[in-house]
Amino acid sequence: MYVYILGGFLGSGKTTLLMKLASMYTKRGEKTALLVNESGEIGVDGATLKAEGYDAIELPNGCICCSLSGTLQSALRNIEKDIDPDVIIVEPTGLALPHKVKELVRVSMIDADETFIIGVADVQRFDDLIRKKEEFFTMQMSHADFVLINKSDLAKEGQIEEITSWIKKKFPGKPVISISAKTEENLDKVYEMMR
Ligand SMILES: Nc1nc2c(ncn2[C@@H]2O[C@H](COP(=O)(O)OP(=O)(O)O)[C@@H](O)[C@H]2O)c(=O)[nH]1
Ligand SMILES: [Mg+2]
Repeated sequence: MYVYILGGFLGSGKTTLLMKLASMYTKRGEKTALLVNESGEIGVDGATLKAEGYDAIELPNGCICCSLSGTLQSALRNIEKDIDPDVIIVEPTGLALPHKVKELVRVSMIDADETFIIGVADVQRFDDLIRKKEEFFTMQMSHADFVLINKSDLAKEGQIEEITSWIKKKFPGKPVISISAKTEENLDKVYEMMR
């Protein structure tokens, strides 16, 4: 069983990407469970995901890397026991630190073969986020196995190159891919990176 954690600020496109990843895994014939924690955010709720045919669990308000850490751990154990999926995709809130979620997966005693963090950055709000919350953005991305620069369909000329070099300079060696979760540009490259 593999666990993927989507790390990225509010509105960066985590839920949109989660839906695409879930559909990709389903097409591959892999059983996929989704765990969403959209405290106070607009997005897809557990009921919608279930209506689409996914095994989905929606966590109550609060952040799974802090106040809801116990809830996250028991949700993971229940998923393992009741659903026994090949893949679990976790979407914490935009304010969560993904490495804390990863640590909770590790200590929850579920039998995860490996846990990966996918960092999601937003083309449109990148400059603004760096100006206001550079340290937080850096913390969110620092433990990511790879970083996706999302919303490439909205990028101005040269913007993707600029953001890519900013991230590469900050995290040498980290793979960076620009994608559009909406138009599905480069999602094939993301699928190749995933098990
Ligand atoms: N143009 C564009 N919009 C996107 C893309 N990905 C997400 N969005 C939009 O950005 C908004 C926030 O997306 P969402 O997936 O809810 O972000 P989350 O808060 O990180 O879960 C929604 O209106 C999405 O439709 C993209 O690749 N391109
Ligand atoms: Mg969301």
